Amino acid sequence: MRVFDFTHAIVREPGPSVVKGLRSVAVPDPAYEDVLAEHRAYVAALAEAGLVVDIQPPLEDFPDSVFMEDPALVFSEGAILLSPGAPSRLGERDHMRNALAAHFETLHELARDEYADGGDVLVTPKAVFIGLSARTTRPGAEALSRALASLGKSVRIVEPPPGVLHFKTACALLSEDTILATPTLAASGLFEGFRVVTTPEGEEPAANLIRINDLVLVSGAYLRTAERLTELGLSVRLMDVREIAKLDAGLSCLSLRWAKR
Ligand code: CIR
Repeated sequence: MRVFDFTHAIVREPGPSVVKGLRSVAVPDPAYEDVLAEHRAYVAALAEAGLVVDIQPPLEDFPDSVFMEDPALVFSEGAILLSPGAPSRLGERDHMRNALAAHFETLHELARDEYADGGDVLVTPKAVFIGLSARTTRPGAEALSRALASLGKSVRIVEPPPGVLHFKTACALLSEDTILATPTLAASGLFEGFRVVTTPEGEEPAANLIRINDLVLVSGAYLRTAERLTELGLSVRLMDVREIAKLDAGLSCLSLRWAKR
């Protein structure tokens, strides 16, 4: 079983408040209908990739709750409820706890002040990388490391170069031994022992993609990246995430994925 072999996913449908989601650059609100359409296409792609998708209802009080990846981590062995580093997202925990209870018997939980976002966690066959960021603090990363150890995972806490929201804004696992990273992150040397493929110049945001089984979902805005991955023999599916991207989101953050044993 490879770490990107999945059978199940949880997503949360965006409600109208999603357009008020956090963003690092002051861009105009995305259009709700377009976000919804992009999200529905994403869910359809997960289903086509073979996943059973649990679609949770919108949470109007939490505009960023559509980004399911950040408040939890899930594995075949169990789930970990995280403590999101953005104050406006902390309340997503209670809803996430309920959503996970339907699927996982083993549920570890970080304390409320042990901040870590799932967007800072890259799962690889060698280790689970936790990137420190404005959202993931050292105490949060250490608490998460202990929770991961109890699920039998080995961990590398790393300090990525600054300038991105999350660690996985700038990298993704392409295959068991290959990582896609922005040139800046690739040059940091954090991925010793892996083959590192870089995003073409000007296509750095393409690094936030996901491999699901034999399919790689890539933003349709980055065709040179898609071409590079196709040349590597990967099956690429282009996704329209132009509106969702205005909220600093890519393809990994819209779901939690796991293989049910
Ligand atoms: C946030 O700032 O929390 C959301 N607007 C975007 C979260 C994206 N999450 C991710 O890439 N894991």
